[in-house]
Amino acid sequence: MTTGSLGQGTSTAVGLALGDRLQGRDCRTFLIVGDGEAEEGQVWEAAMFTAAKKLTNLVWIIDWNKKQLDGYVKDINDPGDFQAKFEAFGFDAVTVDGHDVEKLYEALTKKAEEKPIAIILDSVKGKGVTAVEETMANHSMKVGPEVFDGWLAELREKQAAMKA
Ligand SMILES: Cc1ncc(C[n+]2csc(CCOP(=O)(O)OP(=O)(O)O)c2C)c(N)n1
Repeated sequence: MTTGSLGQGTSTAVGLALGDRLQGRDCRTFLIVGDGEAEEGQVWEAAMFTAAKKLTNLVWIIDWNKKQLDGYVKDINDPGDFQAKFEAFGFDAVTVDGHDVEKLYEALTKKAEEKPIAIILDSVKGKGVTAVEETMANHSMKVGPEVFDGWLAELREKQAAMKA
């Protein structure tokens, strides 16, 4: 599911994971949280619960792209060091290059032992489209068809290079 109100998805994911455990279902829930979203108190309540109940069937993924809607996360309400914070909460936390598919696969397929896993993605907002990467206010950008076609062409070129 996607959520509109920042932070709500964390509580839902915790509920799904707890429900699976109570029902004896052998599956995992993956939760993606924005770094700006992590400015919401609800996120830390859910993190505390995940660690306290050792919900090892719930994988937290933090998109650490350093930007939120209208500025840099550190300027708005700096969450500090995500890895240290999640470790302090009782997670087995790791920071990976959010654009390195192999490293991501490795982190996502790691089996949680004692502690739940938190994966912090060191990422770039708008990755792959140079003009978007280089624009400070890139949460949403209005573009015409010509610009859009240029962006799509850049992405396709990069995708083809990845496959080669
Ligand atoms: C409770 C709540 N407050 C404010 C907003 C408005 N809002 C939408 S997206 C956003 C920024 C989210 O930043 P981040 O989680 O870093 O996501 P990213 O910008 O990387 O997509 C804000 C403040 C919202 N959707 N919900």
